[in-house]
Amino acid sequence: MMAGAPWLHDPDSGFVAPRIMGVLNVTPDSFSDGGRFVAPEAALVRAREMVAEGAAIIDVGGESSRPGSRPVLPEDELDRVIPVIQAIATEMPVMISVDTSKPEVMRAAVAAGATMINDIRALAAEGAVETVAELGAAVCLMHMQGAPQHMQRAPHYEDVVAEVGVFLEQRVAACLKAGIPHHKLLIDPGFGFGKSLAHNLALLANLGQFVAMGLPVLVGISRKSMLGTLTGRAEGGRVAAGIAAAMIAADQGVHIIRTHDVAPTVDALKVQTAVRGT
Ligand code: 7PJ
Repeated sequence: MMAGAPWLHDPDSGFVAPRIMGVLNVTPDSFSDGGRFVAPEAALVRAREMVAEGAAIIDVGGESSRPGSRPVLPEDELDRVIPVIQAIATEMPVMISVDTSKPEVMRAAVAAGATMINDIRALAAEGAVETVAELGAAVCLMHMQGAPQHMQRAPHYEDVVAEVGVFLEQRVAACLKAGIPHHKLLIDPGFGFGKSLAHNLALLANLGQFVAMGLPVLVGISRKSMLGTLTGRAEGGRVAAGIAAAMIAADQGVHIIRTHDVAPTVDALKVQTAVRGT
């Protein structure tokens, strides 16, 4: 098991190549793996593959948050993610993150071996901030406008980059106030979560502003519908577009790329790292 923080800035070189977070969906309706990884054994096969391909973090998620998706019961989420987290923690030298908004799932996941909480609701649930403070876990705070069921109906901002920045600053402040240390926090503008194509592109072009907030920045763009709109391709055909987006993000200094497509993203980042001279 590895509990370190692979996104930490390297004081010697001043640059650390972005780390890869591999997506492991354990939802029956998962849009990106067709629900193939519901059984713990199948999920483990994919986790092993992603670790071998170079993922530094595996993000285990049991709640589908695709646009229009419905809430999941805590029991179902626990049944899906806990056996998988336990097995990965026992077997693989990789950091484990749990994609959840529910305090009870956070607790069980950390007990099973997760060291990071990835919350698309930025710890908005009752008791979530206190739970993370108590658990001592790292946490990624993501921006979302609205809720998954309705978020893509009519996303609206006057200035998306500024508004997302203010939201993240407020959530960071709430976490610090509750006793979560600064070095355990990460931020994410939340591509596709209550955002039009224009909003997503504005965020992608201005990731440097989030990096300037002084916390590790995580971005997840792989296979998302913005790439479908730009290329006209279905989910499985968006790998090249996802790599391009990852490179645009990496060039602005983001720390973690969350992706379904670990191997090609690792290759692309090797080229970037070589050019940067680290
Ligand atoms: C994200 C996420 C993201 C973070 C999902 C998908 C939809 N967590 N969970 N950032 N997206 N932090 O994977 O396409 O962008 S679920």
